[in-house]
Amino acid sequence: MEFFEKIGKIQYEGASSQNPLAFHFYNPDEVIAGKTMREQLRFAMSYWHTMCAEGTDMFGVGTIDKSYGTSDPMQSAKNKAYAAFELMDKLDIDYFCFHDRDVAPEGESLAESNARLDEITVLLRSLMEEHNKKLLWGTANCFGNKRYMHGAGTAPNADVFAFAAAQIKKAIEITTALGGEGYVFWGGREGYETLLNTDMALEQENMARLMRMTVDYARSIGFTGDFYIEPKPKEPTKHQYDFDASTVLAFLRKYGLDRDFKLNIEANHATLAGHTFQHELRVARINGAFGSIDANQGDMLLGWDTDQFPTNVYETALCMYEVLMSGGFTKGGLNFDAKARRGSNTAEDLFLSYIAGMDAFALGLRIADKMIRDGRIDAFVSKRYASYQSGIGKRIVEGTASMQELEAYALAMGDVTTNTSGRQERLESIMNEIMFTI
Ligand code: XLS
Ligand code: CA
Ligand code: CA
Repeated sequence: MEFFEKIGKIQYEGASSQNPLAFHFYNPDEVIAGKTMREQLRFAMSYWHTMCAEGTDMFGVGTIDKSYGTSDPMQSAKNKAYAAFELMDKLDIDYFCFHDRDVAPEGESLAESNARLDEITVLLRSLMEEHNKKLLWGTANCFGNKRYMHGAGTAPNADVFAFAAAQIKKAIEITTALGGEGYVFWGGREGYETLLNTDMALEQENMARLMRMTVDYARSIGFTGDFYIEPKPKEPTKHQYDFDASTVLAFLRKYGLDRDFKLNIEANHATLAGHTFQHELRVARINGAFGSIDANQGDMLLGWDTDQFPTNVYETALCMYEVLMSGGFTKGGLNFDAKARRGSNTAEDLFLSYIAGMDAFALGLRIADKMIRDGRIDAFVSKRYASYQSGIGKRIVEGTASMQELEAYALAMGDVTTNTSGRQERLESIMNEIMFTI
């Protein structure tokens, strides 16, 4: 059965093509910065938005049909899987990401939910082999069901903690069975609404306990992928514990989890935290914690997580600059945690959205490579800090300068006589020259 029968395989046709159902900048086999674009970008399809989300919002019902021709929940899950692989084939996407509940509907009991997951896992495994697709990461949806209304790993009720642990155990088992290259913890309701009813210390300690148990169990059953935490400052809870990259790093270090976890940085979560996407990626990179990316964008005029398909090339260029400077992806990739607007409700819109996002990242990769080869921005930064390469600066960096020595140095200097321009405007115009050389 074909689900997107009006759409064929999307081909690269170049920037001059006006065919909307073609790539204009993403040429999978073209080599950029030493690897093919396919290898550099490692695109992934998000199962939840792409295969499940029907365009509901706080004010309205779904606008997009995601029933896959049946009202039977398990048959719909199977059809959804066939449709997912057809879509990945047509878009030339090699990876996918899922929550347990995206692929198989929750049953009446945990045992029934697990049995359903087992059945779908067998199907996914055979489809992965047949279509040559891989699992970038798996995760457990420990936020949607009402049992998680006060959190999962941070719930005040130990029964909820136990249920979440059981659900995560199963999710890591199926992720391992499908050869997943990663496993994500996103703290969906791991936060609080008011401190008047919250034991913040115990909640965070319990979250760390759950993560430690998960890592130990996963390694014991042969999971070799990376673990990620995905920061987000708010929504659904008022204050999420995994607020931003820096907060997550402090948490990981406090509980001795920093060697086990990297970060999955989402663009929209960065801006919700009051940071740029590049800021969050830079924090991850300089701390050796860069792992994977949820590729989307928010709307600067809206205060919530809009999960739009990324089309802002300035942002994708600075993102890919950070990725290349990190040495590229290892087990991570670019997961489109993005959905077409509810007004863009046709199957064609889904393809057009992915093409827009993939082309935006392809352009970002091309520009980032050009920035590095151009070298002016990196050279400016090196020169800006050159005073730390010799004399007193070198002694500061090496840790050999004492306070007394620095005082003597400052007294002899009298005052700072050289403090050169930061040249922000010039650097921004270099970015424009690199991006828009026509
Ligand atoms: C929600 C998150 C979520 C995670 C996976 O805001 O982005 O989708 O990526 O649970
Ligand atoms: Ca995400
Ligand atoms: Ca999001």
